[in-house]
Amino acid sequence: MLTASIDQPARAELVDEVARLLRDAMALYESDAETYALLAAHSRRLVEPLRVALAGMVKAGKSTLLNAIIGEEIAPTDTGECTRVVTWYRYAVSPRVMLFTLDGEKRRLPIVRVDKRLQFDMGELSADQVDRIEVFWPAPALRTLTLIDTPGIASLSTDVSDRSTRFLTPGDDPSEADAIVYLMRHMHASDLRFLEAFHDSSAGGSATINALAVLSRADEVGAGRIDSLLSAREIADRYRHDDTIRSLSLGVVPMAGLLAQTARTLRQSEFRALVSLAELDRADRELLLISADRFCRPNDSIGVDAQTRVNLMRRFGLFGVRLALVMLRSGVSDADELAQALARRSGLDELMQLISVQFEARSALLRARSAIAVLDEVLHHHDRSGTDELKASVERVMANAHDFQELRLLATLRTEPVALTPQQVEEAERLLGGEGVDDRSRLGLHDDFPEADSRSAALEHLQRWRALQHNPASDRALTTVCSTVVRTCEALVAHAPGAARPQRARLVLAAEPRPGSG
Ligand SMILES: Nc1nc2c(ncn2[C@@H]2O[C@H](COP(=O)(O)OP(=O)(O)OP(=O)(O)O)[C@@H](O)[C@H]2O)c(=O)[nH]1
Ligand SMILES: [Mg+2]
Repeated sequence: MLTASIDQPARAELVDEVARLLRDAMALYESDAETYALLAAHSRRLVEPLRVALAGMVKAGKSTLLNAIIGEEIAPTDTGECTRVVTWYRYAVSPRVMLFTLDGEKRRLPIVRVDKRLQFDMGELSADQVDRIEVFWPAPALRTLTLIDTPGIASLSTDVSDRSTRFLTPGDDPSEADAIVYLMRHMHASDLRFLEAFHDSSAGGSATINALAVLSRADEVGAGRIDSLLSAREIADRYRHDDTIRSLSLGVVPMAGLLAQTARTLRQSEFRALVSLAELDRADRELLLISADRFCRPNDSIGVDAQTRVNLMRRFGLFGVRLALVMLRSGVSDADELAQALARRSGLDELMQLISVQFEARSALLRARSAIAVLDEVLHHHDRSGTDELKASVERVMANAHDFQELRLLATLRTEPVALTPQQVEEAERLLGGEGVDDRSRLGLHDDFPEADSRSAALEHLQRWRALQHNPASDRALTTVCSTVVRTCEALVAHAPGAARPQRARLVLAAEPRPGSG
């Protein structure tokens, strides 16, 4: 599938522009060490991997999902003190664990693994004294994503949940995370309150486009029945169409995180034990799978000892064991094939696809947006000679960068009523990159749609949206929406094969804003 995108040149230019503004500001604040360090950190952040935070209520399955994404069981999932600390997982060639205290002290922690998981020995420190732990780990998944595990938010306010909430929704300061994956087992009032706080935080109206909701522990929805994920998908679909959730997140994905973690770390010994169980008589097998309790009971006639079965239950859950046995009986023949099939069924592939389409593809833009928000704050709070000029440049970038306008409009379409039919809203969202920012996703073209015809498809959209823009019946809000969509369509037409000037899709900085345009 082709992934050409109108965004690449424009985005690179926008990031360069933001980097230049940060450099200018650093020169201006050279004598103010604190502000200089803040700006320097954001300059570095522009070229770092995207930061995705995993958040949600206590025991929603955050650390388990993080392990599934990394493909190693390293994040602690017990109830120890360290699950109460914000923990960063970053790529590095060799493993290292650093702890930062609230007093600004930094220490290196020994790497201790118990049953393959990392254990952080914080010594005499309690979680309340620790600002964060940073784990540097040579996992390929971390090359493009920095993951941030946050302590569970309790339904009643506690110190721990306050800290997670403060980390993710730090009031006037921009969030340290570029995007958030929010796990919830059911849609609880506290989940909505948190998502609303994140939405209203510094990330502002665009937060909708950097939050994804996960209906977690989906295998438990149907009490471990083999069709549990289907029931979970129906619930997720309902949530997805709920106006409140739609205004707070890009989508809702059902996810069996424990199964995903196990699939990504499947051991040969587990595969062999599952094969033995799959070979049992049907009656014995069905009896064994009635409940987790029955599965773990000592029973000499089974051929797989009780301790091994207890371990399988802990790693797979009842749903995972049932699913694995069905797969083995229907022809899956080796551990790799089983791992892949389980990962697909767990929802992990779908989630990673969404993270890649929705967050990674926008990652530079999200980071540029974070940086420019910081710059704006700094300039408004630390006035000095030369700030006015920079302020004007920042405002110009914010108002004119078409990428930012697309993000804002995507959020607006999900949060505010506009005079469009539901089909038009859907089409506008798709054109703006709501289902993926590559040109084919924006145009809604199937894989087998001829590349040569994509220009006529783009032209057709352009004509339709232009007509709506100039329709005397369109009010001002609608005209503003249309003008952004039209600009996107123009870029798609210009970028399509056979266009007269295919390479330069559009300029990042337009001329001065037109009166009345938003
Ligand atoms: N059945 C099932 N259990 C799960 C799933 N995900 C996590 N668990 C279990 O739920 C418990 C909590 O999982 P964690 O990943 O530690 O949850 P968390 O959200 O990080 O918890 P805190 O950090 O303490 O808030 C563990 O016992 C996991 O094995 C899942 O998808 N299915
Ligand atoms: Mg945890």
